[in-house]
Amino acid sequence: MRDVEISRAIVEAYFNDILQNLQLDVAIVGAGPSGMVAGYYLAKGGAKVAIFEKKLSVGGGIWGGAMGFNRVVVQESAREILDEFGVDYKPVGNGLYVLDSIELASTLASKTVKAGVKIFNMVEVEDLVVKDGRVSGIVVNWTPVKMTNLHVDPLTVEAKFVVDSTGHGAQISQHLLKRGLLKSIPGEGPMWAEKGEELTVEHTKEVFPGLYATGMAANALSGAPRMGPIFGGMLLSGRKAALEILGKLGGE
Ligand code: 48F
Repeated sequence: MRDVEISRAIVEAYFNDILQNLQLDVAIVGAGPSGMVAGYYLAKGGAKVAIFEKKLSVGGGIWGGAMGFNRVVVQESAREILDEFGVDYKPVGNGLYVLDSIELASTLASKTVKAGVKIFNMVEVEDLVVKDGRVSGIVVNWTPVKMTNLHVDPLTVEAKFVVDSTGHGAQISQHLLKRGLLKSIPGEGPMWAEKGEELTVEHTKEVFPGLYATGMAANALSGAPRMGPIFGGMLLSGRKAALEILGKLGGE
């Protein structure tokens, strides 16, 4: 075994994947629950989709459950998504289920990758490509470049749709706000779990031509209440965005 064979295997496989994913049907930004579920359903529906995640690990806000107690709650309306992924849960009454956050994060990640979604971690989306009033791609750079503030130009990836699944800050939509292309991003309101869950799904939509928002990003864009460690809305939001985008891709 030669050391250089190990290097060659990694470099060839990685850069082949990058080459295969420079032109996408859908580029999802953020590998939290809503982004991974969106990716899963998009891939199952036949779309070419990749997720770009700035951190080393995928899963976003799932791992820590609440206050580091690694359990989360999902409500009845999202139970079928847990069943689709094969995540275990236990009923606790009143249409609520409790589950292990480690199992949720790892199973969503595994099933999403197995469904055909390529996840690029350690890649930060630093801007959007906008042409003729429509989002048509993302601008990417290495997370370490962004962290060290080095003056290094990015690359771009072309996509028919981009999904802002970046969570509480709606990081991707912020790029449109600062250019005056979105009117406002009110940010999330104070805690009201039931309402927040409902509105997150309701506000999952195309927020600008070519750009969808899911999960807490959809929440922030609409000023809906935060909801804490209940995750059904995140799962339902990801699936809703995926199905709508598949409908639009099919209609092209
Ligand atoms: O925050 P996150 O888990 O988003 P979500 O799908 O789910 C929210 C819940 O986890 C929880 C909650 C439930 O009630 O409130 O917070 O809305 O995952 C967002 C992911 O996006 C990544 C970030 O590291 C995280 O993994 N991310 C954020 N900005 C960028 C990014 C960026 N510019 N480029 C790439 N990834």
